[in-house]
Amino acid sequence: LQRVAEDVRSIPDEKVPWFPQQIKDLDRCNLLITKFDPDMDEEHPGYSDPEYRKRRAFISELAFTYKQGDPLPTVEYTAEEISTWREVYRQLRSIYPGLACRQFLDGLQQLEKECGYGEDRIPQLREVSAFLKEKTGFQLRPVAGLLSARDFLYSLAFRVFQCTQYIRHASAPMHSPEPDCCHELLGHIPMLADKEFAQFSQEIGLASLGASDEDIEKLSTLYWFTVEFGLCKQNGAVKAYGAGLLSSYGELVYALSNEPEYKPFNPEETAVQPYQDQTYQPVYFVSESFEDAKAKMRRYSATIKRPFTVRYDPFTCSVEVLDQP
Ligand code: NLE
Ligand code: FE2
Repeated sequence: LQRVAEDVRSIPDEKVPWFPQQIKDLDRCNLLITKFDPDMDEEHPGYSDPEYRKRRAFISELAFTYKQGDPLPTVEYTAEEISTWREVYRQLRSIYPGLACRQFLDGLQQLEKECGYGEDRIPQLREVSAFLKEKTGFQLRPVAGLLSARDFLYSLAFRVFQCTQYIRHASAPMHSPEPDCCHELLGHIPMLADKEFAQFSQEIGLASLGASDEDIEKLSTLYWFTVEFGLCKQNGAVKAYGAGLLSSYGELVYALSNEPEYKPFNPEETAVQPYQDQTYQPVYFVSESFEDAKAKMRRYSATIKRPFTVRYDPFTCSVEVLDQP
């Protein structure tokens, strides 16, 4: 993973890890983490279901052969897959109004009105990507599973969101330790339709470019406790904005009950909080407001030391590397 940036001139420090400078370089950002693989992990609910494993392999292949700029693959979902989606959608939809933050509810409403969201069909990445592009400039890219933190964060620098396309096993609709299309489409996409949140996501991505392993670890921990499992206060009540919560009925209810521990969000402290990804989180970080989380993250990102600065050029979808003045 520690590739030397041979094609990045003007960087004095030879140990800077390779990073993408053009959007097509994201074709090289595809290092998968094999944790939770239904073929390898006995705990996976699909482990003893050969049909499910075959389906996963088929959908993975679509992601493996994808190249930047290709039309996004469409998947014809089976009746069983749609029924899993229906159950997830119905259950979550009924509790969102009281538990999800305003930005999420706004985004979801637009998706229902303009992008065919509903319980009867699983939206296709292609149509969702076109929708997002118009709202915030984000676009989707298919991925076969859990991506390494570095590659995942790198893609955010280009407003590209890497999305899984398979669905969780029918036996466990209310929580999944790995991402799936319910997690992406219900958890992440409504938030990515918000201009400010899109900007915030890209900033995390830009901060990760060429960062040390240690800084990537901190950034991905922060990402975990904000974008995935963040809570914020809104009109005096605690609401969820993290995608890992908004795609799991079980954990959304749990996170907003009085069982888990809450800590105030503070990047320096949050960045070093150990976390696990097998089951519900024991601790959540609550920010004073959605805006507060963004401002604090921004300030934190600015403290990451690199021997260069980066600037994103939206006209060419590329990253300019500048020497530190
Ligand atoms: N726990 C989430 C869900 O059930 O949708 C997925 C989290 C992926 C990081
Ligand atoms: Fe996620």
